[in-house]
Amino acid sequence: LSAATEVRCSQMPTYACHRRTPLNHHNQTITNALEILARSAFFQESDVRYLGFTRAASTLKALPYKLQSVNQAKDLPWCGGHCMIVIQEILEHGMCREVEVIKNNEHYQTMELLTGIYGVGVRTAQRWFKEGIRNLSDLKTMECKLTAEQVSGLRHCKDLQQQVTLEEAERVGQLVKDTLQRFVPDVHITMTGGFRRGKEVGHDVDFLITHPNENALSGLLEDAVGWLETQGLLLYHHLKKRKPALRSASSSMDSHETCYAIVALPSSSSPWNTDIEVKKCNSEDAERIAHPESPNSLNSRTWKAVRVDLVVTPQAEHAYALLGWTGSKHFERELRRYSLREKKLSLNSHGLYDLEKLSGSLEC
Ligand code: DCP
Ligand code: MG
Repeated sequence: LSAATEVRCSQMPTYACHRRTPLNHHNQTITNALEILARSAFFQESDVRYLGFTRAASTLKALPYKLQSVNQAKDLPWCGGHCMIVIQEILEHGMCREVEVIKNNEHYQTMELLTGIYGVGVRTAQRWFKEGIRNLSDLKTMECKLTAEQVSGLRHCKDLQQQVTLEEAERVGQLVKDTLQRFVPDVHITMTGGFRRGKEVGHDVDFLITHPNENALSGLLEDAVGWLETQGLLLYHHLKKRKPALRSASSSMDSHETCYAIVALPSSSSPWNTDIEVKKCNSEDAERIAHPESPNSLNSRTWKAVRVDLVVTPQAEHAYALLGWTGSKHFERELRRYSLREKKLSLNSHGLYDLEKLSGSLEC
């Protein structure tokens, strides 16, 4: 490792949005360990520790070489105290004891399992853990009050826990395109999220939908949902209306019209896939898809449940939404932090707002 490289790395930018963070990097063992510590902190709702470990992992992902000694990390941003101990232990022993203990910890394992169910957040999982729930059978027998989202999440958890491959994401993209174009032939659809960043797998498939004429977008998600339902391809959906009141400079909340869905993605060899525009599934097929737990379906699964997010944006906000929905979550968080702290600009997925001008106009 040349001295010049080390000097360059010791001047690594502190904001993640100023660094190149490749998917495949040189310090995977260490970043995996730091991310487990981050998740454990997240499960304990400790934001500060979660951010600390996430930032250290993010810095190491940007490092253009494999760390050989803990000294090489000492000047890197966010790699202080606790993280240095983890790095040192891994460099010396190939593993970190604290991380191994966490991986075997009942609370951590249960939280991983429960928050892995669609619709279950940390708070709910914590509550269930305190009530004694440790596995999915407990959840089914303990008669917890589940939301419609959680019922679907639980029903399809085997599929949803499997990662979505790029090939599957592309087929979801074709299905979304075929569906939306039935109603607006020149609609613009962009796949966002992890797949837009070049990932080969993801936990869901995210899309942004726009059109130069805002009127063309009105009612489009309802139409799409209706059509997918008649085809038996929609296992769950929740439509969130656009909330203009939330669309303010101070809010990092996304208030675009959104459909959170679970679709039944026909397998690549299924007849639906070959020509979805003309092929209508018969009622028996539709029944099998709509009620996957029914006995009819047990032997002949021709589909996979896949989480899909459809986000509709007016064209004027599309660029900001594209930036906000491409991720990663940490990159977005850092971009917003940089905008606010260094530029006095508030960024969200609706726009970029000059806070000084805004406060001036409010005073007038
Ligand atoms: N996003 C964000 N803040 C959140 C949630 C999402 O900034 N709290 C943005 C960044 C994400 C993008 O939306 O990259 C899509 O969200 P996902 O949860 O689908 O994340 P990814 O697509 O990046 O990951 P995966 O591949 O697991 O789906
Ligand atoms: Mg995603």
